[in-house]
Amino acid sequence: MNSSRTSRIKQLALGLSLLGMAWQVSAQTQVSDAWVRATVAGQPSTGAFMTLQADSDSKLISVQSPISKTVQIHQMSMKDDVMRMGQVQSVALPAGKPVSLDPQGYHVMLLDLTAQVAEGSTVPLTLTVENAKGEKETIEVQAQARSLGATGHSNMDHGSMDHSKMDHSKMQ
Ligand SMILES: [Cu+2]
Repeated sequence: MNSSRTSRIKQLALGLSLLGMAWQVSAQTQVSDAWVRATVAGQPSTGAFMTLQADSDSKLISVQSPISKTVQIHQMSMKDDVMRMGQVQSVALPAGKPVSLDPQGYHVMLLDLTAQVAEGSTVPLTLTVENAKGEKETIEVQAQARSLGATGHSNMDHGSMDHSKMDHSKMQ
């Protein structure tokens, strides 16, 4: 009786570990250090940053957030000593390589904010990642709002930036 109970427990444990493996297979992209720049009252937009790592060659194709009516993926670049940013269609996520969205490179731009992003609050982000087979994965991320002075990006005022004047065609 004792041994049959033990084997049943072993079977259960095996079943649970298989379930665990199946769950991990579906979670192909890991997101860490997600944060959003806190805003001041009336500021229309802000940036979100994080590190992504995909199991297989993939790309980040879209981001959504309940606090923003329009979310775009932007890339910062230096051209003629001027810092510019423009929209990109996707960010490549090579297999097993951490890709950071930071104030110097790619970032997620939250436009037309519906509310002020208070420091310390949590901003939900929904990421869509597509792998080489065209399979889409949706990832829910809770990003923490940090203050303006948290990084060296503070001289880059997204809020007052007029996107209509940016030359997007040169950014690709
Ligand atoms: Cu931007």
